[in-house]
Amino acid sequence: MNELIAKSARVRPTPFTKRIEEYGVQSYTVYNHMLLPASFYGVTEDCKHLKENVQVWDVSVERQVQIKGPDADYLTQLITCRDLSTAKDHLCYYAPIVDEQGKILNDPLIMKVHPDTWWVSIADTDILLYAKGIAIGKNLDVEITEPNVNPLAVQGPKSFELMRRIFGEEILNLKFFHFKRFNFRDHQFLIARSGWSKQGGFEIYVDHDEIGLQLFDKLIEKGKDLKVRPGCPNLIERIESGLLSYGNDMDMNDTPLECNLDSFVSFNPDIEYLGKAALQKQKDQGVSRSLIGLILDLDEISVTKYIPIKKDGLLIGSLRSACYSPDFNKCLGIAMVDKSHQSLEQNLSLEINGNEIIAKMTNLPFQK
Ligand code: THG
Repeated sequence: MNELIAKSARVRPTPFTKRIEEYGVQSYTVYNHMLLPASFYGVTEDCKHLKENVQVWDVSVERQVQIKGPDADYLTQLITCRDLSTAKDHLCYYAPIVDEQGKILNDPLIMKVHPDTWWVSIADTDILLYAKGIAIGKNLDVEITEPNVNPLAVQGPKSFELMRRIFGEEILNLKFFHFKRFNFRDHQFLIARSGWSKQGGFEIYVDHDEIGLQLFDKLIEKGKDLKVRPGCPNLIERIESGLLSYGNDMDMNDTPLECNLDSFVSFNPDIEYLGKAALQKQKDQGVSRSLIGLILDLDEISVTKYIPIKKDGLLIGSLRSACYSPDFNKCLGIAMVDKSHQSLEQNLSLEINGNEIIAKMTNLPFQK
């Protein structure tokens, strides 16, 4: 393969990189300083396959920031606006991490994996450094590490049958966003019913490279008749499903309230987190802008940086992600737009590659 991204210790390979290259990965992106496959047979074909079959994704880039020790509960709560005070040790929590101004630094899943240990399953920013800075500044009794955990996601409608063949009937009892430990070759793997698609599936937190590779091979072998393929998070599927991507749809200048994540922002007077006062103020005043869906009059699009949205020469928002969706037969976009210009009746206009494009606004997630 023509290597456009030179691999090194800084752009880290994963325990599965060799395998997925044997299976013909077409392109990579870099996420948490690590290789994340971006396509195998092309994004459109990968999307179709994912909706009908089952894929095994090397999502090692979903790094775990492990926060352990007597002050682990306190620190984990301090960095997220979601109320974790009643968190259960068998549930995943989608929990935005915010700074002192209430701006989003990351949007991980957080799990209490042991009584004094949390895993923060991060999106693409260095939360280990943020957590360490706060722990040092506040003199907290915690150990913050990145353990050698490399998740594999098994996604798609046939993921249930494939996982049943390997882990037994019991895996089918796992409810959405629950996790439990399951045995493979005498090793216990933490498995959650989760994953970054809306096609159903699981995430296996692989904490043993060698047995993890055996598991990868077993998934491919046992899924032959289910048309299993290696795959990866899919741009089209995630936009259609309204799954937000940190660094694309939102960044550290946005708050969770502006990103429609209100249900993950707690104002419980009994909990303390950084940025709470700022978020309370914004909640009281109401947000002046928010993420909204756009339907664009185009038959292809590629967004590699925010595209400005203007009205009468004034900046009123930005288009942040978009794709052509074969199922909608339209281009779908996710944009941050001033509330005063949001209207399901009026259209927006934006300049893409020198052409004026009309966009219709719609609520997220997109409805067919
Ligand atoms: N799984 C794990 N780690 C991750 C991701 C993941 N780290 C990076 C990134 N993805 C974090 N971001 C998200 C965004 C959305 C979801 C999960 C992680 C998600 N959202 C559901 C939804 O929007 O319907 C459920 C949210 C809820 O209701 O609580 O699944 O995918 N391990």
